[in-house]
Amino acid sequence: MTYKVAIIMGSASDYPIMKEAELLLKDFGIPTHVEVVSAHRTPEKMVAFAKAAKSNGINVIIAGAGGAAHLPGMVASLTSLPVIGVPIKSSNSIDGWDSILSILQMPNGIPVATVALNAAKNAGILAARIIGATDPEIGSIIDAYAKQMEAAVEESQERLTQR
Ligand code: RP5
Repeated sequence: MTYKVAIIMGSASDYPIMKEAELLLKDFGIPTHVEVVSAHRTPEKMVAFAKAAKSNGINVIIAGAGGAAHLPGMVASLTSLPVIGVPIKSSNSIDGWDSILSILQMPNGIPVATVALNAAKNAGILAARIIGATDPEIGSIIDAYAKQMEAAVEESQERLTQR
């Protein structure tokens, strides 16, 4: 089977956050592949995964990790695919800044698109936008999603007005 978006994470304990990306992409009809890949505990698996990702049909990689969060940056250094990093406030995070800065502060040449703390849903939307830039079907799903959000804001405004 060919997957479009890989969702990887440093530990299964990250999954309650990372599943938001999986659910969003499922809603958009984009196939996902979900796997635990740890930069520190399974470094050789990480290298093999990142090097094979493109030839395995993956278009975008979403990588979540907490604490000393090296997974997104290391994976980005091993593939030319776009990598979206999700900083996670995990059991070994001080306050989440450790994960944010570990993922955000990449050196020039190896970018990681970093979303907000625990914002796996936004990572899913960004992955869909990357695919939607060249896939008109996905592009129109994203347009419809934006319209739905707009309508929801209008409805909430009406409820406020009628209070
Ligand atoms: C990181 O350490 C993982 O991404 C996770 O956020 C954190 C804690 O992992 P566990 O000790 O819960 O397995 O590498």
